[in-house]
Amino acid sequence: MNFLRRTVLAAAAVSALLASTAGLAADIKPRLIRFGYGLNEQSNQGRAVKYFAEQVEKNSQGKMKVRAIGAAALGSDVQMQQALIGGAQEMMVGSTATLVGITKEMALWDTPFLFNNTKEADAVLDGPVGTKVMHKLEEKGLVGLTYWENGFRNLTNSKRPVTKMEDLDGIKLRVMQNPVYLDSFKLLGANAIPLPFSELFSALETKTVDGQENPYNTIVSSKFYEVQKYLTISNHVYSPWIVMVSKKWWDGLSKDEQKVLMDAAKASRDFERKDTRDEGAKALADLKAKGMQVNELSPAEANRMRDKLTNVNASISTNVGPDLWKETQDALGKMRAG
Ligand code: TF8
Repeated sequence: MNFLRRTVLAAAAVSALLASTAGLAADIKPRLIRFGYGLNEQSNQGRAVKYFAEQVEKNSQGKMKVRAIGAAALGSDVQMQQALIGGAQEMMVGSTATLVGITKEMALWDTPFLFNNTKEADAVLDGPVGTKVMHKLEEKGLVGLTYWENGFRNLTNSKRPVTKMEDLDGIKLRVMQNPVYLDSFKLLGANAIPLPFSELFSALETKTVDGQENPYNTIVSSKFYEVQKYLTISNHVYSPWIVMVSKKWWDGLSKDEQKVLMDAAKASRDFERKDTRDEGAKALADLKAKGMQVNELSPAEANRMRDKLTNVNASISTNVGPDLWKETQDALGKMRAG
């Protein structure tokens, strides 16, 4: 074999090799993902979005980049949902409660006292019921990737300690833009006022509203302790966050690109839940140290509230459909039995 022939053969071998690896190589193009969220960068939400962004970059060899935009700089949850549907924004994370106007089945997660603990929440959200509810979004132009934990919600206000239902009388309480929350707190006697989260701090500061309800983590990260004196441990509802993608944009991605996002979403879910729970375990002590006056509801008072709130269950069941309602109750029943 002369030199030339050897060179030609070697070149042919190299190009054959390149062709075969190109076939195996992932179909990933440079992509910029604008990912909006409502809390600030220092919150559990901010940390988890950052983690998600790192995973996406890593899994795509740096081709897919996530631009994380927090503090509702791209708008409130409701505004971002519309931007995703229209294709003007690629991704967001926000409360499931603000999605009920788009996908009525999301109201399932607004059921007061639905879950007794995070183990039940994880099992139902990650199981068949949670998946079914999430897939409903697709009919409306959204793709849900995973649920993150916002958490069990607790009441704060600047007026007085709330130790019984009657203490809520006349308290102007900000609620999420969601009919179940509105009805629930009206039933309990509060003057419930729906407001986007992005307007909440200043509404509390100017006393446009007296109180609000959110998990400990958010009361810490959004510095509500600066404008709220009283905290009632009510754990009245478990609130999920949901990570979503614009369906318009998602449908234009390759299978490999979709997998990069899906894998990162799953990893971020595990990261976020652990981080949120670790922070939550310390948050109550933090809030006391910041000067909040904390009280628990006595079991008798908690039961009175619980009884009152069962009135909203019938309307939730109608809205989400009796089959889904029953499937949820059965799943919980099974878990509680064994
Ligand atoms: C609320 C929610 C918020 C979320 C967040 C902005 O009270 O709990 O934490 O919607 O994504 O609005």
